[in-house]
Amino acid sequence: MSSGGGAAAPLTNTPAWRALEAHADTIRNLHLRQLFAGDPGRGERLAAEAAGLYLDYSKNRITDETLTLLLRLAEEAGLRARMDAMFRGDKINVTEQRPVLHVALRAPMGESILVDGQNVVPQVHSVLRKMEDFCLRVRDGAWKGHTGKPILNVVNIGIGGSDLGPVMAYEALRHYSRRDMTFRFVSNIDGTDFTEATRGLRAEETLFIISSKTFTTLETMTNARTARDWCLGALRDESAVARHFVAVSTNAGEVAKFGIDTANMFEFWDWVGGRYSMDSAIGLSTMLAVGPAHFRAMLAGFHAMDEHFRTAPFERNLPVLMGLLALWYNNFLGAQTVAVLPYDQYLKRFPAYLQQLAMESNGKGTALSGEPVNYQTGPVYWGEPGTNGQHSFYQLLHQGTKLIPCDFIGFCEPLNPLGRHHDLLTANLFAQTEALAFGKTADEVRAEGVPERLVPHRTFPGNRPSNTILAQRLTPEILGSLVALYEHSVFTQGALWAIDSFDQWGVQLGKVLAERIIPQLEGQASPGPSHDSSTSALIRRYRARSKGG
Ligand code: G6Q
Repeated sequence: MSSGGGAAAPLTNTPAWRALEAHADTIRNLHLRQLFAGDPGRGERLAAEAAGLYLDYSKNRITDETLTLLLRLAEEAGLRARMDAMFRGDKINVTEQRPVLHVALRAPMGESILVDGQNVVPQVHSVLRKMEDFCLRVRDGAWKGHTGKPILNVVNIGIGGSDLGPVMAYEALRHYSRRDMTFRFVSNIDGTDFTEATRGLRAEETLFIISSKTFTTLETMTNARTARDWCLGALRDESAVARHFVAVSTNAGEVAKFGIDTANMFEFWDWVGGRYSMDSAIGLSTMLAVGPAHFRAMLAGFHAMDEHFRTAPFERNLPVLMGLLALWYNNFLGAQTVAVLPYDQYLKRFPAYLQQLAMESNGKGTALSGEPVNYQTGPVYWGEPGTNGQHSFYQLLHQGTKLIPCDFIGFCEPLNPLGRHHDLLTANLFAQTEALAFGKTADEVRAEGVPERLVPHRTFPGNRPSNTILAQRLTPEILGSLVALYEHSVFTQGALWAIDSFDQWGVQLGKVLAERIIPQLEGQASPGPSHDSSTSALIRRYRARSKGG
């Protein structure tokens, strides 16, 4: 617990919080084996379904009383009011004085969501139409490169929220993508990223999307300038930039300064947080890959989950339930992390995407009041696709000393039917959740004829909780619902913790710190007394040895 010495935030003083603290002592002594044995219908009873997603949360260390208390905590902490404030367009990002309206990005035309008295839904649809028009022209070859050739390669340059969503969505929807086009993503300022991403590409057939909300981010602007040099190095004509570069940004001034015609800029707005922007114009690469119809279907999936979150009673509300369960383990049972384990190779970047969504949103130690929190906030999210993870870190999940709640994600139908593969994949998913929950007792191990000295090593304690999210198949709609499920689960957690889930001062810090050291590495300035002795010694060593010494 990080007490931080400040005044207790009201959350820990609510009757529900106190009741949950006492209740956790009962739950610590209960095993999932007992909970299932005492309630044959538990597996079907503790499940909920919405927007194409079936959530089985029965393998959690909870009773009906736990749920009642968690739902009461949500009420007492004002979750409903926070949700209403977000959907209404209130400036709930208080430290930046901004509304938080990613839900407007998928609102159907005809809805009204006001920012400073102005309905933003028509603007959203006008940008969507502009994106569609552009994507259709690129995809059918009407948009030509500088030498008259069609575009065959798309390279998105962005970082953080302007990269992780697009990469994840491209990988997730690869099945629906244009296979005769190449899509690559450059984020790291490490020159290796740009070099490898452009290896083998012909500039005359390549389109760069410079994706940056601010259009000032060091990594993105450095990569963008390198891309321009690379392109002009091959095409040798400044006017080629107009055919090979488009921008996605909120900052028209900087886009124009870079030399991109603002007619080729796709706009979004400061009420869209970077990590909540994959369904804005930041998704231009996604739309180029899968086409406008699939992109619209993805938005419909997002919207279906938004509507469910906004209207379903909390006890049947998937994001609320998942948020409360994450909070339960984090605040009352001492868990530090949540593992996200998609049993689908197309979702291989989903854990990385969620890492930013969850950890940049809820990695905060200061409450909205300005006081330090006196409870744990955002858990670490991590994971890998199954079954690969089973052959590496699952050992710790099964027999380690840490409590790690897991989210398993699976599909009833494969996108690539291949012999028995999908049944084998899904059998593994179900077997893992079962083994984690129920384990294997010493007697069961003995009954298998295992020698006594090995019995303790081959015993599985079980009682390790998991959610299972099951959907029919990985479609664009389902991807939208799944991302929105996590967005709103993260929202639920942040709302209860009374933190600002929508700022990111830690990221801003990184953006300014390096600026001070750059001239010292490049030789214009010496590392003065402004650094500690460790940093100064590292800078001196680098200067002496870099560029061949
Ligand atoms: C996201 C963060 C951060 C941001 C990047 C890129 O919520 O703010 O990850 O997306 O730092 O910023 P730009 O889009 O402004 O380049």
